[in-house]
Amino acid sequence: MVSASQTKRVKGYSVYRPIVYGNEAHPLPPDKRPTGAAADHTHQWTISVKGINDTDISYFIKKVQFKLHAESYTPAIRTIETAPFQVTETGWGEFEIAIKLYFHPESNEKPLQLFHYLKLHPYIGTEAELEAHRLQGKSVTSYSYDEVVFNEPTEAMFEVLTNKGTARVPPRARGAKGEFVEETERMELDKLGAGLRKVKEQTDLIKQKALAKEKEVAELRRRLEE
Ligand code: SLL
Repeated sequence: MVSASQTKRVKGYSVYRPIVYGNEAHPLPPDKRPTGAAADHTHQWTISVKGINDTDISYFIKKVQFKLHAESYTPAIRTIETAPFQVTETGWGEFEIAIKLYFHPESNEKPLQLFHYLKLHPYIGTEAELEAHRLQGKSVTSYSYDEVVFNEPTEAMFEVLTNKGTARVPPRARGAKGEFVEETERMELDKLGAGLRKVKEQTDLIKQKALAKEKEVAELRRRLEE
């Protein structure tokens, strides 16, 4: 039975809830392989969908379906019905994971599809840096921030989002929108700063190499002309 509050919508309202999805991965030392993990599995990783600061999102999410690389993992579709919505696996390669969020039936909303490219290796660095990173068993993370927007939610879902939700979502996420955006923007800028520094290091290195090559060529020319 569908009640009126499950079909009647709250006009002119949008309610948004933050989510963080993505993965953590760390190299598996050969002697610390979980039992059953294949010999060529170099990493252990966890893909998850959470709220900000690991808050529980099960008050508005009913279940999450993760679709793994079908040729590698059996079963490839993992359905997680309770929080934390996450899957831990081992493997050697990166691939795209389709994530489907299912909302509670009173929301009368269709599932929402997201995609995350599983990340096992750091983005940038010299071969030596990557090797050192692997040997030290350092973990890698790749998370995306997003907001699930309920446009004109059903009355029942509005109730869930505003009552149950406020009890669990931290004040920072609930407060004036500006505050929260500021925080995430700052985090993004920090990440960008680190990325830009790295890019500059790499370009400086390439410039130096090009300069050395130019000198070599000049020297060869000079000798030829002698
Ligand atoms: C690649 N296109 O070639 C990707 C596929 C698949 C990763 C990566 C599990 C291995 C297994 C695993 O890591 N699969 O147990 O078969 O990079």
